[in-house]
Amino acid sequence: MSNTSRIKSSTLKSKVMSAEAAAELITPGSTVGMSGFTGSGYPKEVPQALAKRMEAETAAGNPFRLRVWTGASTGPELDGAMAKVDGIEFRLPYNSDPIAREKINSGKMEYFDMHLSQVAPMAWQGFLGPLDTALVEISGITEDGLLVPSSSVGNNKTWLDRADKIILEVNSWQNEALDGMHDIYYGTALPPNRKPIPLVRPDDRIGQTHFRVDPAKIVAIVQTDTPDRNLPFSPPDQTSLHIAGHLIEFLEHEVKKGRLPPNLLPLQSGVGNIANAVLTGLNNSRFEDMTSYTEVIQDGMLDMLNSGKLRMASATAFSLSPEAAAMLNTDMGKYRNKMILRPQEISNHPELVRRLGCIAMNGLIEADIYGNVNSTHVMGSRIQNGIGGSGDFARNAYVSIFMTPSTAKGGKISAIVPMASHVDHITQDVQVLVTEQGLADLRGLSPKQRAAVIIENCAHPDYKPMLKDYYKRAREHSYGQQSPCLPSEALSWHQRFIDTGTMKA
Ligand code: 0RQ
Repeated sequence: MSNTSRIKSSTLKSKVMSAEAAAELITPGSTVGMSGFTGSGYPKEVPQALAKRMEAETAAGNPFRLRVWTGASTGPELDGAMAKVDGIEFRLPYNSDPIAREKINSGKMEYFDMHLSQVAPMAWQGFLGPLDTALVEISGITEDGLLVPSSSVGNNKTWLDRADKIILEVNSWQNEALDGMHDIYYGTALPPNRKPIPLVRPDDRIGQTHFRVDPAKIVAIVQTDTPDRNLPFSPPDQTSLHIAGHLIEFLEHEVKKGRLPPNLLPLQSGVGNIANAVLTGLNNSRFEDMTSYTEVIQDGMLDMLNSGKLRMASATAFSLSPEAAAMLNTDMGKYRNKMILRPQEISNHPELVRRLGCIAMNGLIEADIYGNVNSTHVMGSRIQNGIGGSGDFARNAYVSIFMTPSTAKGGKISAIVPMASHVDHITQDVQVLVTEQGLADLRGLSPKQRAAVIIENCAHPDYKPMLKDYYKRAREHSYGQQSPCLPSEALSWHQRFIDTGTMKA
């Protein structure tokens, strides 16, 4: 691409080069902080050029691998391309790319799965080591050299500030009307100099619309017009519609009881088809004038903004189906005043989630009868994606809700188990559990009371008798009676699935 109209700063135009030339500036073994969050705003050209270089150099006997930090998941041109050639030695903080997942689970890639709000502070604290290069997608450069962010903000502010050198990808596929949508807060500091973050409503703007950058650190600018690539959502099925129904009934009940205001509290919604179905349910509900303070804006939220049910949405990124992304990109101007994209240390900040009183709604892999939730590891050892922002929100929410179909793998395995094979969210952080079977309100309940209501309300009928039988025997034979359990039998539920591919008796 030779049209440099997105680069308004004349001095920076001289830094434009090819992706291949930019990739040559990255040193093997170094650490690169890349943009990208749930399939939006990730660099698309330089990672592919790097993958080619990695393949060639490794074949020539000079293994070339990098340590890669991002915002969250990216796209096939980044994680997929580089993982395929074994070019990622270490990765943080969240991944959903299938090739990278295989490399992690086969032991070929180190993966540090961490709370998304903690990435930037940990980078500043120095715990993660030095950052050699920032590789960041932006949508333009102003005359005075400020950077117009792209469709995700993620950790870009931190990468640009901390890296020794910077490579930018200016993506002209991103709509110019994105300019003005972002709110980049530069007021964070390390203890003992931390101050309260001055955000009291999801609509508050507390920062500036552009990234500032030291121009002397910019070593390359690459131009692209490649679209963000996201997966389509499947239309809501009966299971997700039932989950949404139970959840909305619960929220209506809370409003009636006076525990929630009529327009609810700021919504946080996780990723995936169930979360999207819940948003569709909320769009068809009686609630009006809702707001969201969340991590990603997905299709369901866009529909809610279109219908006017949602007044505004605050997040750090878009996570849209290809159709919704194209639609948003065409009509960006229409949404500019209804959306705010912030750094992920602000979108997910525990102080802000607690202050705003978010309603957190996240998915899970399995929950045990006491309400411990596993969001990340299948059979306790195989990573699916990562904890993402679910921990940031769950612990600090006004109401922390987890939702799941009651069975997985076509009914072969129960999502409600005697003992979670891995725990991301402890019982204290899990207040409401919902499956298509029903909802368990766990607030104020002791472990044994929780077990009774979870088995009764959430378990699938095929598994309920087994769970009841197990629990009865746990009550009889457990070492203690606070959270009765028979550990070896409880974990054999998972083993049985591995051995036979089925958990049914
Ligand atoms: O695997 O595709 O190989 O069949 O796990 O499960 O049913 O597609 O569900 O897309 O809603 O994802 C928890 C992973 C749910 C997600 C999780 C298998 C199942 C399938 C995915 P296959 P589904 P979803 C803010 C919030 C953590 C991050 C988070 C997640 C695959 O919600 O990553 O919350 N959460 N972020 O078959 C064996 C079970 C299983 C199972 C599911 N019990 N046993 N396999 N699977 N349950 C957003 C961000 O942080 C960015």
